Amino acid sequence: MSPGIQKVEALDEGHFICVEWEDGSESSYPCIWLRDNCQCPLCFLPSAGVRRLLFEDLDVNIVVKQVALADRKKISVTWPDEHTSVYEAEWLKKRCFSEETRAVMRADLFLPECHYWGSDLQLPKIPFEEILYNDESAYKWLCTLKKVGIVLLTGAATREGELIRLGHRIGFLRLTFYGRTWQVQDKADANNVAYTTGRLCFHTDYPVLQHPPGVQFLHCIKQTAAGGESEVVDGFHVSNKLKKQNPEAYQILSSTPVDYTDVGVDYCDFAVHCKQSIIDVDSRGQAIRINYNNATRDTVFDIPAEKVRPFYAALKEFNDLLNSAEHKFTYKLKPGDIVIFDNWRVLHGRQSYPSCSDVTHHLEGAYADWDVVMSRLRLLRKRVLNRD
Ligand code: OGA
Ligand code: NM2
Ligand code: ZN
Ligand code: ZN
Repeated sequence: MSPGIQKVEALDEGHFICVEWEDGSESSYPCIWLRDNCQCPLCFLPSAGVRRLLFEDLDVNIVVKQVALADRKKISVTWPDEHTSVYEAEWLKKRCFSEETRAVMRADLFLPECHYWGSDLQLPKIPFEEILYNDESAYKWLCTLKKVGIVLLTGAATREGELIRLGHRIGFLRLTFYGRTWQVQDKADANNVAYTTGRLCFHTDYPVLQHPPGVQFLHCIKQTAAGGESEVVDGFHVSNKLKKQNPEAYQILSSTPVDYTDVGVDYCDFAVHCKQSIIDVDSRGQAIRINYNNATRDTVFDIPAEKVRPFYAALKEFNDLLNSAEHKFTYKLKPGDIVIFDNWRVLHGRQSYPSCSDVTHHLEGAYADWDVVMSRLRLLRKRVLNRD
């Protein structure tokens, strides 16, 4: 059901084209943008859905020579060099530059809706088999992951390899120095604190990578009777709280480059170093990624000495907020559970457990990038909702 066009005219000495829709509303399009987005086979490669036109061949001062309403469903524009472009009404409508239309398109593409939570979290649960074989369930799974930041899948087999299947369901997993998947268990000469029986305080995984993994999977294969409980906290919710409670601390955590280090051997040998702010923010100061792992925070700290104590004070305040009973949610993974969470948003931890000569706590872990997960979400949505 595409909208019809009543009238079309050039405005502002040919720099804009104004479209009047059948409902009387209007949309105004800059001619430079229209010429740049000509959909003809010379300017556009439909098989790839991308622009063929070279920027060098675009006149940024271009004006329209002539514009006509072909029927109520498309407009045709002639440019000074006699090149002609045709734009469909529906195509134009979606790309209207109004604040409202742009907000709708933004929401549609990026699903920015975020449900904050604290200790009251109702951990969303879906049977593992369902999301493997049912597109609607898989779509619901990924939407919930995006919105809430955490989902529990239940009933997976209690052997390695289930995350590989999940990886295929999405597209592919993210290979890191710890492998395509990795085994969280107590290991001799552990190359990571996760591979001990110790308590892991709230952290995000892998802030030592320049682009930390967006999504984390933990599949419980074996669980210890005593200890080993999991903890999670909504890092975006707590960041908002910190910003209100202590703007100065928030400012320090979002602007101080913290050195991270990870050196060792696993999938192959590695010597990784990176600088990250504990809280990454967007242009409006809203948290978009937490980069915090106390274990891999480097002993090297490349900031002036007088800034060190204020930084620790700020981090202490953030860490205290993360750990407050109001914010954290505690649960215990059972064999066959797979927890999936937003590693840019949700911080996770683990209580310690008794060391033992046998393996008592065994999780298989994996990562995926948000690009891959969001791509699958959009494709599933198209299929489930039967849209273009
Ligand atoms: C990890 C981790 C949690 C657990 O491996 O990074 O957080 O319960 N593990 O072992
Ligand atoms: N493991 C669990 O930042 C980190 O070191 C995260 C990664 C070892 C793959 C832990
Ligand atoms: Zn063209
Ligand atoms: Zn972890």
